[in-house]
Amino acid sequence: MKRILTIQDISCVGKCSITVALPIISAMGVETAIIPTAVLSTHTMFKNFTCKDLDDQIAPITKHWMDENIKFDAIYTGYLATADQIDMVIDVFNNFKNDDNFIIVDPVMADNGKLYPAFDMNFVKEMAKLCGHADIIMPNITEAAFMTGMEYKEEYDEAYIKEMLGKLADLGAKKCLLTGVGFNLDKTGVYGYDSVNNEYCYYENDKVDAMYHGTGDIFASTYTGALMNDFSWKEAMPIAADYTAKCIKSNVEDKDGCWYGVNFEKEIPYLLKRLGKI
Ligand code: PXL
Repeated sequence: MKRILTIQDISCVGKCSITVALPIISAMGVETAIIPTAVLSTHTMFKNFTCKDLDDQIAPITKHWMDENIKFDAIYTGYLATADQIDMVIDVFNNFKNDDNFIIVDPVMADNGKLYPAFDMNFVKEMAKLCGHADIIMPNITEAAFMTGMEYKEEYDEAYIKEMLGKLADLGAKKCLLTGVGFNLDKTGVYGYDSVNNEYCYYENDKVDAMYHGTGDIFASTYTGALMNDFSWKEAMPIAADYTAKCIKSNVEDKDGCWYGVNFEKEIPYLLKRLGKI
């Protein structure tokens, strides 16, 4: 069985980060090891959340794993709690990267033109550095605008997106996936760029008129799981985008659907059918 390591926070209530990555990637048949970057009572879109960063745990956890000779087929990072953690995560990459595995960085820090409450421009600079160590990055347009210094736009054309992808690739990652890209108000999708082969790929879905947290984590987790199931970087895009869209739709249609995350649990059978696993 393949084994990945995911590095992101535990939001104890929130349907995001590790509480979506673990069930989704595990359900896709991939062992999912974790390094929690922080423990929060909820994600940071709630009021009055608690947060305890686990900065002092990252090095001892990984040292133990090196003593045990544990290896990973991929490392996938999401929400990191402090700017100081970036260098610690780069150390993890240096310790566990080999010729056969790859690194995926989702630079979780912003959405809708704004940074999340815990972050500032120093964090953005550090996150851009982390992206330079990745094989694949998957920012949304807000995160990409912060990291590239480009203006954040809600309406744009393909030239704007391609310029952004070029600047993201300049950070150092080989493949860049820009999420939340729609050229009409009723569409949203993902625009991918392979800078080594100079190839682009766009995949879109109908946009559901609702905004939920954790959907970027669902996309990134599913994308990682699909790569681990030997789908190519392009094939993994519709799998992750369709499942994310399905989870959002399921939440909208559920009269008991919650505001802080989506019904990803209910749609896991859809995902497994899509992968031909059931
Ligand atoms: O879903 C992204 C995310 C992850 N972790 C925490 C968050 C958020 C988004 O707000 O606050 C703690």
